[in-house]
Amino acid sequence: MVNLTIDGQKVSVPQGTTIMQAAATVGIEIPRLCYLKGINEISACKVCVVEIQGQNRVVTACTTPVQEGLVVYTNSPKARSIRRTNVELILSQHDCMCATCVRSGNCSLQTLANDLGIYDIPYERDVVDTPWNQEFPLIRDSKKCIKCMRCVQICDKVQKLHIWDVQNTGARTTVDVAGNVSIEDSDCSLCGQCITHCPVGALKERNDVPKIYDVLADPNKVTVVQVAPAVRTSWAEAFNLPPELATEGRMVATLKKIGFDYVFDTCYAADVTIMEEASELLEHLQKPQDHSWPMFTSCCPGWVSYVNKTHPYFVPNLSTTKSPQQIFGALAKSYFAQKKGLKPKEICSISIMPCVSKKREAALFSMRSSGTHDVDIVLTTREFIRLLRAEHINPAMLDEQPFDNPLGQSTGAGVIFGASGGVMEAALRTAYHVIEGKEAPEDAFTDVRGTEGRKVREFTLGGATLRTCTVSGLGNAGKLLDELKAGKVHYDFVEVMACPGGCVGGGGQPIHDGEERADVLGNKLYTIDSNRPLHQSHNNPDVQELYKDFLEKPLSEKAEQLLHSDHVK
Ligand code: HC1
Ligand code: SF4
Repeated sequence: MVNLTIDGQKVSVPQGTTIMQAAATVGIEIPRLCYLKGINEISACKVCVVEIQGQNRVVTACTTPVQEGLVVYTNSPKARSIRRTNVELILSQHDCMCATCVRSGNCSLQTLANDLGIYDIPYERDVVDTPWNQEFPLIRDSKKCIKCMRCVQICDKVQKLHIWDVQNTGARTTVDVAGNVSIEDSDCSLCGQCITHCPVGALKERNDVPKIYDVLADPNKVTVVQVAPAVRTSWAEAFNLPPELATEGRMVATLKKIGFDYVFDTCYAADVTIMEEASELLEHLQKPQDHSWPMFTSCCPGWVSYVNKTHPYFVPNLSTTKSPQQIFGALAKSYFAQKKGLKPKEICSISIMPCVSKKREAALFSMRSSGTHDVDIVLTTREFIRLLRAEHINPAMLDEQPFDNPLGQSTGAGVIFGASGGVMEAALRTAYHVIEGKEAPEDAFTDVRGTEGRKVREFTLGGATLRTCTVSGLGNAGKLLDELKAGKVHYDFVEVMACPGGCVGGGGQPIHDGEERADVLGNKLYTIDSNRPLHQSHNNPDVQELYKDFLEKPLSEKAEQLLHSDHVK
């Protein structure tokens, strides 16, 4: 162990520990901007400078290891003054229009400048402004970029896509798309992890909230909204609602208050996805020679885009079942429209997702099985929260309301889709029922849960072994695909979600700088599953009615036309 003193406190930590980590063990939080544990420890911002007694210099706490006998001051006049200068220099290259910034109130630079009492920037302003396609679902604002390198590193080290790189030199240095290609032509999967790991407002989703106002004001449109599984875990944080008020029912009430005509649940569509996907899996198992192995889930558009762009020879392995978002859209504009005597074009189908990639998925040409876009507008969880704020809605004051029918009732299987392993577990619950003719025990497949990057398991179904693999994060997915291609590993059914931990950790979720929350939020979904009366998609009475009255059976001609895609591009 190494013994040192930090701000007068004795600290004893293992060799190799940084001063920043050592300080944290005694509750001293050293200010930082660029630091991301294990991902970005490069002292790019130089905000974490600390003074070492007896040395005529400061060091960066995030990269300097402890030494025996060091006496460290994290907030001495010298450390404070140099930190302040460094922040002022960053601000001199930053567009400080906080009032019109999407991250205002949740910006680490703004907080730091305020904490340091910086009300004036004593340096010449020099802000880099590079053009960007404002129609693209992901927006980069170079004027806000502080060159902290977090987006570059999260994309390189975790997603392993290498979309971003440093461009130019000196004062003109900025971050832009690597390799001189446009973002549209890059391999960007739109997972949005660069957005949720940006400490400022340099990255954000396209703002689609104005489209909502337009459609709400249109008397000729019936608005039908669906809410993704993961959104219910996080929408209420912004309003500091305690768990007993942060309910699905109150979330529905806020959407009704905004003025949407029908509030439905993506989890219902997730139950339908399972009916189709589990049937597909069983068909593959019955005729193994007719199919590419393993079978991949396809509900994450970040993953589907990744396969298309980087490993196209694996596209035939994707389940042809569409994602719940798109299944919902297709059913809203066919089954529901028919029930209500509406034409598809009279319906505006809106989805609220923890995801940026869903904006692109909804716009794909292949996602128009109703003859028009099946999903018209996609908002992220963050946009939903901004919409609630703009409407001055105080959710705590609203009474709970149920989801509407017939696309609103879901089982716990549909709910757990939002956590890594959830789609796998939901599919196995139904596959077990079909093969074994009875319900699986409650804990039969819980082993696939958790945020581990790759989970390999084996289950016995009908006397045969099913080899499953559950992956989250595109870096892990790429490694898996390479191993599958080289014949190093063999699985039957593989779930992949682009975002680490699944959609609960999605790129459209509320941002908590420096925190990874997929574990905590995933557990919220498993609690909702436990509290639901039904846990298997095939037991959803509304889904049973959908098949009886409209689709006939899973993989029927109608189901194929509305609910399946070859997922090419
Ligand atoms: Fe997801 Fe899915 S779980 S992809 O993460 O299959 O976005 O939550 O809505 O479509 O159901 C996202 C979440 C979501 C779909 C479902
Ligand atoms: Fe979107 Fe979920 Fe896929 Fe992330 S894991 S890209 S949030 S669908």
